[in-house]
Amino acid sequence: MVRIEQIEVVIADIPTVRPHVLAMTTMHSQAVVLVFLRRSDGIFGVGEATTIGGLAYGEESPESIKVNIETYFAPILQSCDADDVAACMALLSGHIVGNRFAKCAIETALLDGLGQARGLPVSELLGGRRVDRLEVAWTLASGDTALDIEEGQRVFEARRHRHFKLKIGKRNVEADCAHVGAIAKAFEGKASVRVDVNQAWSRGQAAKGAAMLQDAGVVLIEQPLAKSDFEGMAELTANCDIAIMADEALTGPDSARQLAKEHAGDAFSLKITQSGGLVPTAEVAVIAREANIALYGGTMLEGGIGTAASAHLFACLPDLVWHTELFGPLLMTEEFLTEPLVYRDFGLVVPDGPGLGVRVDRGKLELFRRH
Ligand code: MUC
Ligand code: MG
Repeated sequence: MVRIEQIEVVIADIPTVRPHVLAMTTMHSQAVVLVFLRRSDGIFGVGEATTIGGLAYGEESPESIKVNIETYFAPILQSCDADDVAACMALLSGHIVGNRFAKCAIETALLDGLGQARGLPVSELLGGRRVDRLEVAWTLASGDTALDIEEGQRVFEARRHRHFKLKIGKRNVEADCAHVGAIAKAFEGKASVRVDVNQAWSRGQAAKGAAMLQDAGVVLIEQPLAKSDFEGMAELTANCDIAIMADEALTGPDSARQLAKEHAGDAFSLKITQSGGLVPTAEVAVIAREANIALYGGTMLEGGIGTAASAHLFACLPDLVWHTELFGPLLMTEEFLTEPLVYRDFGLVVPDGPGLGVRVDRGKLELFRRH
């Protein structure tokens, strides 16, 4: 039996390359939450539980994740075999309600440890990768149309991104749609443009906005309505030609089943933290496929560990129609991996070393660690 000898949770505040403007918050830095799990065979497994804007986006904050893992998760895991990831996660689920981000970080760290012990990438533990590279969208969210166009041109010319997601919902519908229209025009025929409203619209605003965005050539609208408004999302899905994607509404297999039953979306944004781990996210993907719902590889703007973990799972899925947005590390000014993830030819190369295939440089991380 391989025991879990120690669990350490580190919060590191890393500046963003520019202010990142979302409907619910403006980010100037990202509070990265990393979990280091030491096994009795000397292997360290690492996981990530990063969220967005403190408590602005989800119910778990960086601080609550740290306290909850240290106070409640760690004692439960003392009796577990670190090589038996499913049993560890079942035991946690039996004693701990919710806390999906924290559970995701622990599951990731266990899979990373097991992969290192067996000499296998996490993707192979999950059934095997189908691709080695994932296309990655970039989010234009400076809050300024001209700056967004300039930034989009720069990353397009560098062959880093050819799909752009625009964050809207802070201004009125007309102003937001004019902003999107100008950007869509600038990238017409070159790059696809999607929008993320982050729940900011009413049903009336969404009906009006969807028509305007469709005229502007936008291909997809992410979470236009409140996360609880499944009925409104279903109505929009039925009435619009433009694809409607569920994001905040999707919090794991139970919500996926309900969204699918109510036809409340054409696409799901899969997020390993929001769904409580890689294995529950794979279950969400199966539910989606059975309901003819297209898949998208989402992000909570994690650093290199959560991004690598997501990439290992997304690489195993049969068809990511809307590709991914695994750009988190590129939004931060500092790298804390020993070797950064590789972005090229409009995509992210899925690491192929044992476990997550990436390692944390503790010296670099220390510079940004919160004390
Ligand atoms: C979200 O709501 O999708 C993902 C990309 C981005 O800029 O924000 C996140 C959150
Ligand atoms: Mg979103």
